[in-house]
Amino acid sequence: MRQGWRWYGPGRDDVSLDDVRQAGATDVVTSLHDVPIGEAWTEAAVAARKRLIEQVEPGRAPLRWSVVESIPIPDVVKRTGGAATREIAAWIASLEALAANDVRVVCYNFMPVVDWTRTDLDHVMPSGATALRFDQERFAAFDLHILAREGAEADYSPAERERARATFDAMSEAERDALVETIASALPGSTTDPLSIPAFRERLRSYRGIDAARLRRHLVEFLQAVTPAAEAAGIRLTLHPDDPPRSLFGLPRIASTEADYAALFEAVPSAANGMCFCTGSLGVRPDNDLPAIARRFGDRIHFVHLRATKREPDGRSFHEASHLEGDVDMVAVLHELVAIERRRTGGDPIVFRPDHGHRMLDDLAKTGGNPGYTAIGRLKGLAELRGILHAIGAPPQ
Ligand code: CS2
Ligand code: MN
Repeated sequence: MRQGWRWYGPGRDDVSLDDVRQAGATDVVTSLHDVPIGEAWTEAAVAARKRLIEQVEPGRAPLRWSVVESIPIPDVVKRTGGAATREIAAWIASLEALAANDVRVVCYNFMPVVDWTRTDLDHVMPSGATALRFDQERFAAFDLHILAREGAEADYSPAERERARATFDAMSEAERDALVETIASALPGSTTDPLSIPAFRERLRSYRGIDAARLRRHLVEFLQAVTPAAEAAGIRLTLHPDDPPRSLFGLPRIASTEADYAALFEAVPSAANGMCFCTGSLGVRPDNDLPAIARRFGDRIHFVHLRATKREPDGRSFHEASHLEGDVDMVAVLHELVAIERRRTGGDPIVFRPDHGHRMLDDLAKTGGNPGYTAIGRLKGLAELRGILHAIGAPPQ
């Protein structure tokens, strides 16, 4: 396995490339975050970013840009599938620009309207460090009383509606604004547009009539269109799971379970159709057996996110635990991933990154920064994961 680190690029990250080196990572995971969603990446822009990452000052350890996370998929592709020919052509042009620069693993996701979703960015842990959290009551308060989504009541039981009301009533204006910001304004790395509340409602309306079967059909059409180009370019596409892995706002989500991925691999058998194995996202569902999923889809896994979520007693809320302390059996997962890598002949090692981390130590005093992507918490997570790899006889390469 190779140790990756998500870096948001110049002006967007207070973590430096030397910080990345000091954390022990060798591989950078990034995107051209300044390019608007839907626009094709150029070879020159990719080359410039690659130089920035890989050009080493004398005496410095080399870094390699090995994974793109993500090339965003424009909303129209999710709504209309293969009919979005212009957007799909632009996506393919981005793949070609990457291949010309020898960057050959691309992560993407297919979540409609909202990408990864949390309600709290600084949930205080017993140590005083803070974690990202999804609180079902706060989410319901947003859905029912701030977004006031048409038909939302039907998704909650009377008791849940009552708790959501109480949660909403107890919140100050500032707390409500912060909740809107956290849910609707797109978290770091999001591949969906930040939305005002009216725009959010409008976006939801545009998904009327799109159920899971139809969204899956659109993803299959997209993959049928892009995988030949990916294969020709020697690129592996890796679909990130839904986060959280269930429907939000009445919208379909189709990359949440083992069965979801099995259906996609069956529909589009191309070797370029791969998976980003994100333990934190998949691990929110107790019916996702992570080592078994890794074993089953081993050949399809080309990129890995390692973090652990902890499900809370209500069965819907969760927070991001320390990397080895959540519901994910990280040692069992790493055993599987190392076995997959060893089975591959002549294949590249799999890059993993410590997906998120707690805000802790000196990072607690800092303002700004990318929630979930502070340096010290991820450094700790990476160090723990590296320890497991050493202990199981598979030190990082
Ligand atoms: C994270 C996100 O949700 C997650 O697990 O990995 O930061 C992810 O990068 C985005 O959903 C985009 O793929
Ligand atoms: Mn992830």
